[in-house]
Amino acid sequence: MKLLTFLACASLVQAKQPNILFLFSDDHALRSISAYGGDLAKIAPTPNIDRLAATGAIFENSFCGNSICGPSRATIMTGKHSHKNGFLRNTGKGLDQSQWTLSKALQGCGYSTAVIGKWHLVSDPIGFDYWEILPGQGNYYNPVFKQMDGSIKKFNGYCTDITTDKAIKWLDKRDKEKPFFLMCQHKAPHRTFAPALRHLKAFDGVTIPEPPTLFDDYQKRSGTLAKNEMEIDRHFDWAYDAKVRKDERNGIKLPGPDRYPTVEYRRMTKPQKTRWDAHFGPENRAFIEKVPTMTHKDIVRWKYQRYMKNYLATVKAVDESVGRMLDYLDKNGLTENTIVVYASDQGFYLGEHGWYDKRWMFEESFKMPFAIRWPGVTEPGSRPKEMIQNIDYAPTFLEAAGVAIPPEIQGNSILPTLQGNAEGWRKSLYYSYYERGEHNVPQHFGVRTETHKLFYLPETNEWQLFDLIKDPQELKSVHDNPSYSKIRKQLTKEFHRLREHYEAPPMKMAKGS
Ligand code: SGN
Ligand code: CA
Repeated sequence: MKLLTFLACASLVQAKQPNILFLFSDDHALRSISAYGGDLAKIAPTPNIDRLAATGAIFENSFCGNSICGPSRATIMTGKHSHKNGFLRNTGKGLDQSQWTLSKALQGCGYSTAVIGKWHLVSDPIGFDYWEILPGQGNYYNPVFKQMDGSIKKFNGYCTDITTDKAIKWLDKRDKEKPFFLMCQHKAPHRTFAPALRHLKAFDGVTIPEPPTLFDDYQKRSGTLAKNEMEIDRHFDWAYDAKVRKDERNGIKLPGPDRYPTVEYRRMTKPQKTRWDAHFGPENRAFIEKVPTMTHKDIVRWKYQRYMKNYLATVKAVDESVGRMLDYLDKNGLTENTIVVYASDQGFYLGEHGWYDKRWMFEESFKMPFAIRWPGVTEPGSRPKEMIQNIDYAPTFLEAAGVAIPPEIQGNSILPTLQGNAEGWRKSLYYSYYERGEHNVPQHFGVRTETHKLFYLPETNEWQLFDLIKDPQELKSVHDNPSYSKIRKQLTKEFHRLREHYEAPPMKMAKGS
């Protein structure tokens, strides 16, 4: 093993290895990043992520391989799809870190390494000189962090800010003789979408535009879609998600689920609760008074507004964190020798198809935001169109560090796509989703090209085919449409070719583990 590390490091090609600052969040939909344009760009700008994009590159077609937290993170750490790194579902035993990992490789080749914030790979981080992580999903308010000695410590304040403070503190104290690899990973904007107190009022008086599919009827696609459990209408919890506590309802019955307590509220200090109530209290009272006169659809619309304002407010703190980190680099003369990435573990539904959550291979959750500034490499303000995937991050960082890319890595360094030299770049992506989980999304396996998407649902033995050009919202499967028979054959063939290429086991194996 030592010999292998030595050989990998011996191939160093750069005199000076760049620092790598990996800024990461959880469930950040592209639609809520203004650099991607879209209908929220003016209402909810993200000036700091935009600043990174303007001084670097932002990818229009960046995807995950398995749209769920732990699996996406395991892929980033290993450069391999889920079936190869063994982390198929959040509910598994944890990342087997005896395999090759990015952190071990960079640490072994001279980097000072740290991960701070959400980790979610069950087993404690290996290959990091320093780590301080949220246990499991973590909390927004007064969160606890697991320390390297195994102890759990509570910190007062807002998780996004605390994570950033810790990241900056580590940068200040790091071994400055070495290049650094720092993963600064936020819980936000993940459920339960609890904003910082200073952002509670950020969207007062604003009406968030509704996606055209907020009331999707799920026709013309697999019947499994209608069985989902991630609808704003039928599943978004009143107290837990929508922040209307039972004691605020004046005896009025609300349509929809009410299963969980107000977890974040319970964690707050008294002064925090006072500010929270000062914001939500009057709004909730006005809503409760109106409920008897509202139609069911109006109530769903109200929930959508509540969801989105809180989600976008949590994004504001993430964006501020990105700004603080970029400022730190500027002030400390690190900008010119630091690669900065902003990404999130997958996309998210912001009301599209009536949903919150992710998991499906549809564009909103299959896509991952990805912005990168690589001094001397990225063309400021560029928007590469190549289809990249999270299997590509590890080899990209290895190439930047001048470290040999081990053959087991399934992704490719994205360097050619940044240099306008992407001839021969992949024209199709492989996708797998194994976890049925909380929101009742069935396993599915698919392929996406620049124009079409095909996926297979083993449980119901169904195929779905979408024409991404004519039907960008993916509202109609054309799998059985005779005019698509040629495309269908091509994609089916490509699907099997990719499965062979990535050495995917039979789809039936997906049960268990
Ligand atoms: C939690 C959430 C789910 C979410 C999963 C996976 N429930 O279980 O809504 O789909 O995480 O998210 S919560 O009540 O705990 O918020 S992931 O990002 O970790 O994959
Ligand atoms: Ca996630």
